Amino acid sequence: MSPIFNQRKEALILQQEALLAKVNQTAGLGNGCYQRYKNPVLTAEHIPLHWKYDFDEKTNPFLIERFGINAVLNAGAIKWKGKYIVVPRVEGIDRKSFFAVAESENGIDGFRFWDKPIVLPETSDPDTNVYDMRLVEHEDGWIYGLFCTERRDPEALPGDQSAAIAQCGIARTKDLIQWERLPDLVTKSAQQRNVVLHPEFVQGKYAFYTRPQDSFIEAGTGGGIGFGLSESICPAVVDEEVILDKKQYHTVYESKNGAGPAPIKTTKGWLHLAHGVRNTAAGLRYVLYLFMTDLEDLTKVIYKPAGYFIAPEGEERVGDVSNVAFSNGWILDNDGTVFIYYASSDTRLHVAVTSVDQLLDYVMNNPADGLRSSTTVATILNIINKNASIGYHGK
Ligand code: M1P
Repeated sequence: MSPIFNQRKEALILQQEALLAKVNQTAGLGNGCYQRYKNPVLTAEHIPLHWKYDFDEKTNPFLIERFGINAVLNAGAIKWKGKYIVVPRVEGIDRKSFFAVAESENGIDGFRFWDKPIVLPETSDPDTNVYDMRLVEHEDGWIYGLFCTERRDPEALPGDQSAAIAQCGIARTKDLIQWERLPDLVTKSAQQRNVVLHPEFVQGKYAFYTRPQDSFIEAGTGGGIGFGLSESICPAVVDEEVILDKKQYHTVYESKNGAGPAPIKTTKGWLHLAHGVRNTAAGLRYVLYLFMTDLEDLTKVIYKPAGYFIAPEGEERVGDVSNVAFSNGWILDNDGTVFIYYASSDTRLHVAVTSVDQLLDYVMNNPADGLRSSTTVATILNIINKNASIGYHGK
């Protein structure tokens, strides 16, 4: 082995081990509802070196990176066999995304990828790109991964190499290694993204949260977070989508919104984490918000605080697609702790830690959006007056 090859190999290994061994620390006081952590839990630098480098000096004498990874983002999440498991969208430098499993002992640091990426079977209509898997342990005994499958629009003219069709791909597994691919979800909508499987049967059927959309980027005339039932999972066919949470003028979800991870069941209702998008002069801004639906009527929103719950902050605001916070995975522990995995700016994955009690307090007691400036002032005056009633005037 040449000294240069050897030195570079050792340096690469040392550098990555130092990154993987980094202990995460809490960041700032936060807003009392969740605790952010300083370091991202996964980045492109966490990708195993043997996925990127040919370590045979004969065929790679300069130890050149043979295949680069651009980003590690939007992750499905699940607690499985005592480990905190995330399945992020791993994006190569060629723009293609794929899935890979990473695990940690404590959910906040020490995430390491398993030996190989997931080999996802295809349907008869091959996927061009797959991303944003929602992992769900369904009561039928399978672990499902619902994800976006993207293919070029067959109607697109030759000069248009951007037009795409997004649909919901479905795969299931028992061990997160061998995956069975099922037919894509069929709905009446032209396109679908951000589809989530509800973890329980509803009226004996599979239940889906959907996001109907007219075109690839724009949710269009419809949009909103939909809900529908399917007799079977293979194939899954939703004939009727009811919109349970629509986009709305002058809110953080006025352009579009979409379900995040599968909702968490609580004694008070189903807790949902979703993303909302609005347009600005600087482009689209993605933030996360929370709402709760009724335990019996899953289409009835019973609580929805105003505005965002998590927005990209500091360095999180910059990346491949800046000003984006996105989440499709959270983990509820037996003690009520909740680990929220969110990606920033389509580049890296973070964790924020909270609890069911904190989330319930937030969602049930934080004021709803009054939809006008004057109601916002009224909300703040209420807080000021409440404080005055106990003799606290801010000093
Ligand atoms: O680039 C921001 C996000 O855009 C899409 O989300 P939506 O379907 O709501 O527009 C997704 O492609 C997501 O992966 C991405 O993070």
